[in-house]
Amino acid sequence: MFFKPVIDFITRYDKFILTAHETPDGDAIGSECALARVLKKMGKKVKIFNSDITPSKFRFIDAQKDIKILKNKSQLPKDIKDYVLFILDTNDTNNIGVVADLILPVVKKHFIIDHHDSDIPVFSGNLIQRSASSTAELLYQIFQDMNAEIDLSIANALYTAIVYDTGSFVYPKTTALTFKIAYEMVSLGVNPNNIFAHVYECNSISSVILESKVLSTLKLELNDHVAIQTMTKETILESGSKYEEADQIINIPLKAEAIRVSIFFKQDINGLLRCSLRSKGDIDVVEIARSFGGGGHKNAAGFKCREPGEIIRKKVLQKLEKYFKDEL
Ligand SMILES: [Mn+2]
Repeated sequence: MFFKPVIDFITRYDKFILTAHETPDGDAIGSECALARVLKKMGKKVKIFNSDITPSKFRFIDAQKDIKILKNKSQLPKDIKDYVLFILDTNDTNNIGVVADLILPVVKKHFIIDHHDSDIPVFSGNLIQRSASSTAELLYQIFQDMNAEIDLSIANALYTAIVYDTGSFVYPKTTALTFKIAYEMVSLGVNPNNIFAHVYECNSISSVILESKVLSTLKLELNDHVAIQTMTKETILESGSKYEEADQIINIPLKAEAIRVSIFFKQDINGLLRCSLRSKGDIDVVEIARSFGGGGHKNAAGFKCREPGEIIRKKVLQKLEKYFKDEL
């Protein structure tokens, strides 16, 4: 049975900490909340610690306010050594922020459930399935195998996670299974329009201003096939918006047929620069992200910049040249 190792892990232990990647997205938050609720219903002790705040559009999933932002050790339970850790929606322990320093070294064991590209072998004892549309899709199948009851709050969390990670059922890893799960969730009472409104129509006005400022930085490269946008710390401050509200801006240039790759350099309020990459079709951006120490999927990837943005920009464009060389 494919999910046996994870089900054994759940059965064997009683105290769980859940975490997900830095700057958590809809799949990270939805997966954490869904798994936490299933574990709690089994009588397990569960805590959720993230390194970064939950974007406001996903806070409705965490109605019980279970998610805590980890700042220092004093927040951790005294018997932390009796806990095990679930790492969700990333397989890179460099990508869980402060959790990597404060929790990972002191818990009994950890287990990864993820769907990003990975070097971790299939038989590592973790569950990493690259073909899955989302971590939530894997969780749903685990819950099925465990015969766990899925209530409306779990269904809402799973559905939101899937909607977010598939771009509303259109990204390349969307399959019949994704729709089957969505069908099950809606049958349980999930309201798709309500979830859409939360995820896509509850942004702040300042986030729209941020979007306009970032869009004005748009530059086209490689025969107009590559779009580059930049967001600095100052752009965020001027707009009155928040870093995490910029997550959809990268998708805008891809509306143009000719634009095959969208690159987004975004600096957070502390000055850390990240580079996000999106592509269409066969253009493999995770290969590029991994060469800079990052990760992701073939058509959606990213990394933290360890060199100045200008140098990285040149290097990334060089790596993309092979896709357009016939035209250049
Ligand atoms: Mn995901």
